[in-house]
Amino acid sequence: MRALITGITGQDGSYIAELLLSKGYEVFGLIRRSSVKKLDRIEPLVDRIELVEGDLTDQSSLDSVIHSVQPDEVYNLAAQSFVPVSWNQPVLTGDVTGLGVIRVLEAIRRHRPQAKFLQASSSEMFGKVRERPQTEKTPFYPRSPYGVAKVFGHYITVNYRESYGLFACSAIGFNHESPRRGLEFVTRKITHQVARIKCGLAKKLLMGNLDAQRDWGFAGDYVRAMWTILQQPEPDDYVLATGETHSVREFLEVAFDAVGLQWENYVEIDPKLIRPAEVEFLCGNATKAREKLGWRPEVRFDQLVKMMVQADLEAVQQAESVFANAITVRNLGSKKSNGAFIAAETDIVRSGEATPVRDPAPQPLS
Ligand code: NDP
Ligand code: GDR
Repeated sequence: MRALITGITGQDGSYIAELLLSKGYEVFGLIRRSSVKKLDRIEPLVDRIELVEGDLTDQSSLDSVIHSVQPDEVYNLAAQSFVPVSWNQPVLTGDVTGLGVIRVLEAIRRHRPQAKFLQASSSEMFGKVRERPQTEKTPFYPRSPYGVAKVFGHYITVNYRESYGLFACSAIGFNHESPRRGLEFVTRKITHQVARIKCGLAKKLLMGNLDAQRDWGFAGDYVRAMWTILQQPEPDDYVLATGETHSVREFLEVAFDAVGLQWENYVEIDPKLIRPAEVEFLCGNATKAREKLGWRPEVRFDQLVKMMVQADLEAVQQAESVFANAITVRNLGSKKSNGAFIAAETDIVRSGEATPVRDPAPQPLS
């Protein structure tokens, strides 16, 4: 079996690539051209996957990738996925996150209509929620250009299924996180800064709306469901969620508590981080996925937070010891050390931004 993953360099892309390789798939990953290759998340896999160049904004590249790869399954995970950026770059977000979906579907329709297609839809489509908890039947009310673009991507997937008989499915994912989550998203922003504070590298954490509530799960669980959706006899759409909701404030409490600190001593509110329109509450009902796919998320909220804090602590500590060794070597090597240069280097290494994170295994359910 051959799978093509768009967004393979992202959080979910890296997890699904691992999963598909473990199942014996030939894995192809779409990457866009950049002056510096950002392959950190798939570094351990690059020898076992084939990377093909293309961009969701460019129809011809998608046509030629689908034509040459001839995939059996396509996982469309690429997107401009950070909600606040969608207000600053609304047209780009609409182009990539919305129109990008129809471009992939068109390429499949023209060059490989028998391929199965999975669209990464989002709980952001529910936005200002019309009912609690949210199911596949809950009406959408998106609150950001990102959410609006995802609604387009979702309905065009349904439409290509109904218009052309494509095996096109949608996974309506609620927030899912991991040690590989981007540093800009709230969970990883918190766990990374908790680790830096614990190691004495930072003193405070600037936050936005602490009252927002999310249904947070573990990305590894969610990609398992995405694969299972494409193994069903009929194409369909599924909510993927844990059914448990927590506020950002609760996330802070558990994350700081994991290193023996009290969040109130470090957190400050920055009004610049408050969004123009907020999604206040999300809680998914994944009964359909449970009953039809046999899917259940295995990692619970507390385990997820602790897993992420632990991974960030290890990464920050490792970067610190590399830094200490580098200073020792430098001081041994030159009698006259350049203090200013070393101080600048310290900031780069100590920022931890470039630190690759190793995943600790999720703890078993208690
Ligand atoms: P990430 O932001 O981690 O990854 C996004 C990926 O999209 C990256 O590989 C990025 O490539 C790629 N990409 C961005 N623009 C383009 C483009 N123009 N052409 C080709 N590739 C592009 O997202 P996640 O892994 O967290 O999410 C995966 C998908 O699931 C996204 O569609 C997201 O919207 C959706 N989703 C995510 C949820 C979550 O909680 N994680 C929940 C619900 C939906 P590059 O590395 O070059 O930037
Ligand atoms: P979200 O994730 O917008 O739900 O989209 P994010 O982690 O960015 O925000 C979650 C909530 O936390 C509040 N918040 C902050 N958020 C960030 N990023 N930084 C802060 O400092 C901060 N303080 C409070 C936000 O206001 C928000 O309410 C994610 C993405 O992965 C989408 O691509 C995906 O579709 C949805 O999840 C489901």
